[in-house]
Amino acid sequence: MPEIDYRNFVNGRFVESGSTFGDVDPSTGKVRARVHEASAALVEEAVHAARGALRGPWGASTIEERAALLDRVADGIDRRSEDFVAAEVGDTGKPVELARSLDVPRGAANFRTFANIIRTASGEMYESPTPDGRGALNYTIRRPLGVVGVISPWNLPLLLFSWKVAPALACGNAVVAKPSEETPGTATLLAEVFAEVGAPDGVFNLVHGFGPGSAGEAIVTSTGVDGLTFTGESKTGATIMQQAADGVRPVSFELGGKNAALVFADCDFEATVDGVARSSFLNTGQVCLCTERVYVERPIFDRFVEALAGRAKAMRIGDPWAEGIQMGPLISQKHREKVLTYYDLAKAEGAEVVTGGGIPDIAGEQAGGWFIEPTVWTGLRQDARCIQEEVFGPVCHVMPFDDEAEAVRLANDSKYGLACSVWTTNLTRGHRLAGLIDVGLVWLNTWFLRDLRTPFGGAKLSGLGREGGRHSLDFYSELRNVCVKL
Ligand code: NAD
Ligand code: 6OD
Repeated sequence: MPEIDYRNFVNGRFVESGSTFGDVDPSTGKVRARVHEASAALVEEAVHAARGALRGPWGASTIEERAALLDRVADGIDRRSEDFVAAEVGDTGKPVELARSLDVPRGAANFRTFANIIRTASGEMYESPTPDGRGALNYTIRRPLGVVGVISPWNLPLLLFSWKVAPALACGNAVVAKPSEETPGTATLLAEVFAEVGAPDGVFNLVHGFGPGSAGEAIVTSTGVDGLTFTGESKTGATIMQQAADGVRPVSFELGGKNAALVFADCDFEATVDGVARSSFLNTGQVCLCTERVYVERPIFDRFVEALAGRAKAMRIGDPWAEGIQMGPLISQKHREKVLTYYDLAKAEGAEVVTGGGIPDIAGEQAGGWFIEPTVWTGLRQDARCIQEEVFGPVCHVMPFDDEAEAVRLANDSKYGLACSVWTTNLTRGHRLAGLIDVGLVWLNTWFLRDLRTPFGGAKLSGLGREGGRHSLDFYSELRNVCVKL
């Protein structure tokens, strides 16, 4: 029986349930915690608690009171950062250095940043002419959406959970939030922090469970939920959108990707190989922004493939707590089976496996973990399934191109449209291409460099709407126009 117990947090209290499930450490394959699955009735209780909070002092809170709460939460995460790191590494198997440098500090940054954004947010104002010549003033005010349902995935658990909870609360909403069933740990610690810093009851409610037939579906179908924000697979987004149509509730979706990198012969070669290796293999390729399609200008194609494969071969895979480990396991046995299906499919579709393609030999306690080799393919046709479908593992395909127009055509030949990175020392070209690639995010000579004030989101199957900075405020609040006749 595991010692760790992850409970729900509803109306300011930790709540057990009659139904529990195991939380598996993917680096060992062993159950590390017991998770209390919220029933539909408990989710409904959480929705009522959130509504109650909106009717109480939280509903009348000032911007400064809300910002101060967010700052206290950020400080609370910082104070317990090693607890958060341990939970994140335990749940995902990601290298401890990654959790320490990316996931946990970014969790705190989400709260601190949205505290500052709401403190400094302004509205619109127009002086309008009227027939009597005295004029009118039009100005906007923001009001909360109400009860916001937050549903997040397992790949960057705390980062993606807090990225939505923080702006929702900054705007004065109350939330009912569900982390992925694979990664309940840091969200539960966050609930502890909310309790420690004195958040009013019902403002932040946490429910655990799965999607269909479980807590996820209960959040989506609850008529007490006024808006839904979701990060996950495009297919799940489509299902949620159908259910949210009942009541015409607003949705914000951050979904899948099949992102391209365009590498030009004039790039800074070594920095580009490092950048593309990072964008393909970070977090075992389990970042929605990861590069799975690399297009390289023909004169440097062979040299680039060799160098990228070299980076993949050199990666240290294994125990996430060991020093110098760069790659942990995939999230689950099921996900590894899916990725291995693509490794087999690539061969059937005619790929040359330049490196990887299998399961690495890992000794000791980690022998039971869901590790996989970082993999580089070449030789596929653009219409191959391995080029068109999201794998969500540490794998990319590299294909040559001859000119800029072809590079743009190949990048855009996808039903997804999340991110693209362009690698060139010709910034005029980079800027030109940024306008031509059908994605929500373009990086020039870098990848996953984030300023939380900037718009984040995807085109096509990759999402709906934008979050980040004032775009988050636009989703998490109703903008009201006030017209004053002078
Ligand atoms: P998923 O869609 O399977 O699950 C995401 C969350 O939704 C989980 O909490 C799950 O329990 C819940 N869920 C599943 N079905 C549901 C339903 N019918 N109703 C309500 N809730 C439901 O996604 P995942 O496997 O956890 O995450 C990987 C996917 O997420 C990849 O496709 C990846 O590209 C995408 N992703 C996108 C972004 C982005 O910002 N665009 C960020 C991270 C991950
Ligand atoms: O950095 C972010 O704000 C963000 N939403 C990242 C998403 C990563 C996807 O896996």
